[in-house]
Amino acid sequence: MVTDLNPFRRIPTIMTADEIIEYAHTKSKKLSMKSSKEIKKIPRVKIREVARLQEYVKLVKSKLLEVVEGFPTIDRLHPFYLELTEILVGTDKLKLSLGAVHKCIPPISQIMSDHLEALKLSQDHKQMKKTRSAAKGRIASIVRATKKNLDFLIEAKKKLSRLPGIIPDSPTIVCAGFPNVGKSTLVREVSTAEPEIAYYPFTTKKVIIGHLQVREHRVQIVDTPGILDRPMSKRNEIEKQAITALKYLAHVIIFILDPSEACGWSINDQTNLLHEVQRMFPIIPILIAFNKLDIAPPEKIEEAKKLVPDAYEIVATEGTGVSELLQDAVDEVDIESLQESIESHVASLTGRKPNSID
Ligand SMILES: Nc1nc2c(ncn2[C@@H]2O[C@H](COP(=O)(O)OP(=O)(O)OP(=O)(O)O)[C@@H](O)[C@H]2O)c(=O)[nH]1
Ligand SMILES: [Mg+2]
Repeated sequence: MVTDLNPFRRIPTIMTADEIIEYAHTKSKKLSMKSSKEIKKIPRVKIREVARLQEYVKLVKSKLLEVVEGFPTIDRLHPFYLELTEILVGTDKLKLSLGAVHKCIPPISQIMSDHLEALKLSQDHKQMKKTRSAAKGRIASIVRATKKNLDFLIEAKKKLSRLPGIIPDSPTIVCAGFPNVGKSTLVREVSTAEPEIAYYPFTTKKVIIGHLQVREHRVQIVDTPGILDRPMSKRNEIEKQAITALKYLAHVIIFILDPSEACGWSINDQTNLLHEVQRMFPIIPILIAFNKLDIAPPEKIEEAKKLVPDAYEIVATEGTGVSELLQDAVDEVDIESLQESIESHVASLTGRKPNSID
């Protein structure tokens, strides 16, 4: 099974500044020293204090490094993830926060070496303990000073791990259209995805991916949030995610129209959006489907047909007309040319020789 197709899900749990300090403090305090009773008190305390400080620093540094190294390299992200990172958290802010956390490490190492020096020279066991606590205090201040960055990274990880895992170049159908037209109903009906369905608009707030088999091909189908017919600059974060999915994932688009207008928008508004999508993605094949034909009055269907003469006719809730639509959608994809890159991508993820993706 290929897991973690979303690179942000591989990031280990990120601790807050206070959690890192507490974790390193508690764990380093428990360090038991097996020094023989025969060693005199002063050298024994010295060995213990040195070891505890070293352990404390090692733990703090490893937690900070884990954060920095756990994030995928932003500039090497697949454009789908890169653009969604920009939309959801801001790539510059993300890079700055990661850089700031990384920059904490050299001063922490410096504080450790300065205080180890002092510890080694000291001959007084009380002084040794004081030196160790002073070092820990200064290190804790550095970690606390980067609290905002850690909090931002925790939030970024949370948002970005909710993105779907994609297999780049796997044959991909993206469903798009106005809110409430039945996109999720169709995706749920035909694939492994289980998006929420509701009678009100903007139910789907993120991109969701499902898988299905069409003849001998395994295909990704993408459910997107509804898009309104308005200028790009006015679109919100949720609509922009749908545009990103169309831009970077779609080999073919299924554009759903609701001639019944039960969705809440006129067929005219819906076709305006269709024309915009056609203008934005002139190279991607677009199959247009009229949905909810079970409730659309005949005059509304006629009106829609005048605007879009050759649309597929479906009832997503019942699966009517759906398999022909999907088969034709897959026929639009040049599957053979994609096959090679899918196999090598899967192999790179699993470290196995290319074979099946599940
Ligand atoms: N009668 C009828 N209702 C349908 C059909 N397809 C979807 N619906 C209903 O339309 C409403 C919206 O369906 P969704 O699948 O949530 O629509 P969506 O396009 O994903 O909506 P957003 O996520 O808000 O953009 C729900 O109440 C569905 O039950 C259909 O073929 N016939
Ligand atoms: Mg939906």
